[in-house]
Amino acid sequence: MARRKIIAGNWKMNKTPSEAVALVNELKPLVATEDADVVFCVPAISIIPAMEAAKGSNIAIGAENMYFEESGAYTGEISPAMLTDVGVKYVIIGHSERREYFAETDETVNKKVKKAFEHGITPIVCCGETLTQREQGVTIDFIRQQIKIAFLDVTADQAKTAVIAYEPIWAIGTGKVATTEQAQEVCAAIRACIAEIYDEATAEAIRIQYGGSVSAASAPELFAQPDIDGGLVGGASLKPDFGAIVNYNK
Ligand code: G2H
Repeated sequence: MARRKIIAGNWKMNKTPSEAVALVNELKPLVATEDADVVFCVPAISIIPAMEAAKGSNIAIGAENMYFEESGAYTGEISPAMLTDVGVKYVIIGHSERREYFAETDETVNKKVKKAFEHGITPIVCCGETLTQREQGVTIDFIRQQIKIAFLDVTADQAKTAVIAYEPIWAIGTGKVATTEQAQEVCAAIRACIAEIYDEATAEAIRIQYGGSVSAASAPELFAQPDIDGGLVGGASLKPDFGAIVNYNK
């Protein structure tokens, strides 16, 4: 079974709500495709206006984060029900920037992943090694550990619908893209890890993205790899280049 590609933009903390509307309108015709799922993960305050702007297009609007509790005294957080209430279907979980600046851990990532599934939201589960870990040769062991904890108590049926984003931290926003071989090697190892945790059918179904300085130039070769099912794109998702990335095969 061929997996459908999924290409997601991660806007991070960029664009005001009115700028978000303008950007969705600008990119809408450029990202039109029937060949891949296209998601724009935008700041929480822009989710609703971005959805309005994306209406009638192939763009799904996703969130960049959510909390793992249902409701309560968690000042500043966004609950899963708040996201589903406005129709959000995807949420990025455990991006390395959240791990670095907002103290997210493998354990909180696991709580969020389970909570997303409980609410029918597809998590885009991020993992990735530091430059030091790569240089020490522990990349695969580290990523396997991240994946095993992220998917603790997640069922095979849930995991089949998940998206994993492999983002080497040293390649994020640096202009340094992992080589195609490096990206494919880790994505294949992630798939093998999923097969170990669950079974071959789950590993075949789960979609694995590469993220880290993806550009219109690097996307075609990256996305042609057998275990890379699309990308999580930061900087380039804020520009018309994103249209070329989504339509990498044309
Ligand atoms: C990695 C990526 C998007 P960029 O964080 O998640 O960002 O493409 O800017 O490296």
